[in-house]
Amino acid sequence: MNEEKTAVLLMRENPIKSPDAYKMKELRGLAQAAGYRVLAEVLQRRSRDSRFQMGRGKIEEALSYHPEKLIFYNALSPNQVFNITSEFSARVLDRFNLILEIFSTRASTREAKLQVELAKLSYDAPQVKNALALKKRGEQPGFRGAGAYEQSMYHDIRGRMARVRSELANVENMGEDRRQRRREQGFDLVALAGYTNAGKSTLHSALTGSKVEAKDQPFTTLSPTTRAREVMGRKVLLTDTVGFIDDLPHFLIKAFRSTLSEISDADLVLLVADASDPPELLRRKLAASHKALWDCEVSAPIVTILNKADRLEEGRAAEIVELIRDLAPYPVLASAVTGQGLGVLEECISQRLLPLQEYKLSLPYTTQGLSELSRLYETAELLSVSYEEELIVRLRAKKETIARAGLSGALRL
Ligand SMILES: Nc1nc2c(ncn2[C@@H]2O[C@H](COP(=O)(O)OP(=O)(O)OP(=O)(O)O)[C@@H](O)[C@H]2O)c(=O)[nH]1
Ligand SMILES: [Mg+2]
Repeated sequence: MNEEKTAVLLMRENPIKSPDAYKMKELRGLAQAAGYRVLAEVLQRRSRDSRFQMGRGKIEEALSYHPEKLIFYNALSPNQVFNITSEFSARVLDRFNLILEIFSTRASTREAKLQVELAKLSYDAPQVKNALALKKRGEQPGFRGAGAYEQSMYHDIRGRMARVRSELANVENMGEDRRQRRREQGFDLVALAGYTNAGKSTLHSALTGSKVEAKDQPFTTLSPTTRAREVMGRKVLLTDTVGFIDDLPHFLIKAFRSTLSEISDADLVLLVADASDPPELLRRKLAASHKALWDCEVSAPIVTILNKADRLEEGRAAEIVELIRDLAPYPVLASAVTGQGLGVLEECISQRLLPLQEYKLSLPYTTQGLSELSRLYETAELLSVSYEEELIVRLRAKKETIARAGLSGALRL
């Protein structure tokens, strides 16, 4: 019943650049995560073929394995998809669509599903628009003249995009309100971010005792998970997030904005990297992660964690730290599996959080005032309380806790 999915992977590399074996390896990981059994890998070093992306001979070689699909690392234009499909009767996918396929099958929440849909629509829209423009110029005559079909399809896509965007905007607003309330409750929001498969979820479980799924494959996590814990006396909410990957189109990041706002709106970002990757790959993944953080408009401080330190040979750690110094000047070496370095990491987190501010405020000596006081015991660090005509409270708190309605008369010391 469960039909096996098979694929051959193809990659065209620019002959001017040095060969890059990691890309094919990553593509294999993606294909396997999408449920394909990979029958073969076909590589070609040449300039781009406008009709088929690669040479005809290489496509024929790939098809000799009789795969269900050809999966290209390189992005395929709509014309190339059309040409390969019709010329070779083959089904094709490029890396971006492969990632979308994984996301579609993993998306379990309404938010994730909407984001995947928006990404798909954002991918389709310019292609339909392009086809429409060609028809209007009379370069691609169709059975319905002047592109009426594309016109209505484009119209439908735009309409659907607007509806999905507005639903996502609601989700995003709810997320913003939730974060605001959490800050009022005295929490600092810390997000785990980083390249896919770096160990973010394992680290989340090690730090908070959560039971988030962790697997040796890309994009295990799509939706964020948040758990509370205390770090050196500070109340912290730690959020696990979707991983990054090289060469992501900007519109994919835009489609995932509501999920990624857990990172862009955090008080502190923990950037997780896999220290056991070869240094060159580690550098590349760190650079890709920095770019993604930039795309997410992160303004919070960033702590880089070199995870999976347990896999490093004795003495190798110092070398690696040196090799990435320009990308991460003060990384924390850690292992989510053995717990190594997690104490140092906690110290680092507490040092990088904005210190709490000291305030003095008075509350009415009434039931309402007392109930506010008991709430402050939960949300702030109380330094002294004197019970006079009024309750005079000195405390350390986040500015959001104090800004909450009712405490606006507080004096910052
Ligand atoms: N040896 C070792 N393995 C680790 C460590 N941390 C994570 N792993 C393994 O690395 C793999 C990926 O871990 P995840 O926690 O799923 O990684 P992730 O960053 O959440 O990945 P995605 O959600 O897919 O982006 C799993 O097989 C983990 O068991 C570590 O410190 N040491
Ligand atoms: Mg994960």
